[in-house]
Amino acid sequence: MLFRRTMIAALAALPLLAAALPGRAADGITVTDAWARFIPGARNGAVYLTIENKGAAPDRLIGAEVKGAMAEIHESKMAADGTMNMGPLPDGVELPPNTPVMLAPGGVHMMVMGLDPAPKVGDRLAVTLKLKSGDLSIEVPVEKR
Ligand SMILES: [Cu+2]
Repeated sequence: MLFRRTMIAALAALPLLAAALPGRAADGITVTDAWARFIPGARNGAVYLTIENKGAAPDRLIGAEVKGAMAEIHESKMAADGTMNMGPLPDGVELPPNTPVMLAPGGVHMMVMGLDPAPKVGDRLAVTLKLKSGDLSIEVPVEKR
C-alpha cells in the first residue's frame, strides 16, 4: 500500500517538475530538414524546416531568435491581385501532436533580418525556436536550393 501511494505521489509531481525546468522545450519536439536561404549578399533571408510534436500535448511555435539578427515567423499569401505578400503571424503556428508542420518556401517561414555580414552558403545560423513549452536551440545551414 505504501508503495502504491508513493507511486501516485511521484506521478502527481511530474507535471510540476517539467514546469520547473525553465527554457527547455517539451520532449518530443523534433526538427528535420532545417535550412536557410539568403540571396548572395542579402542580409535578409528565410529559414525553412519541418517540426513535429511527438508528445501528447499540443504545443505552439511562437517565435524565434537568431544570433545577430531579428527573426519573425511569417506567412506568405497570394493576394487577390496575384501578388505574393508576407507578414508576421502574431500567434505563431499550432503544433498538434503527431502532425508534421512544414515551414517552406511560399508558405510559413522564419524571416531572418539584418544579419551582418550577409551569410554565405555553408554558414550555420544559431537559431532558438521559441515554443509554448520552452526553447529549442538548433543550427541551421545556409544552403543553395
Ligand atoms: Cu517573410
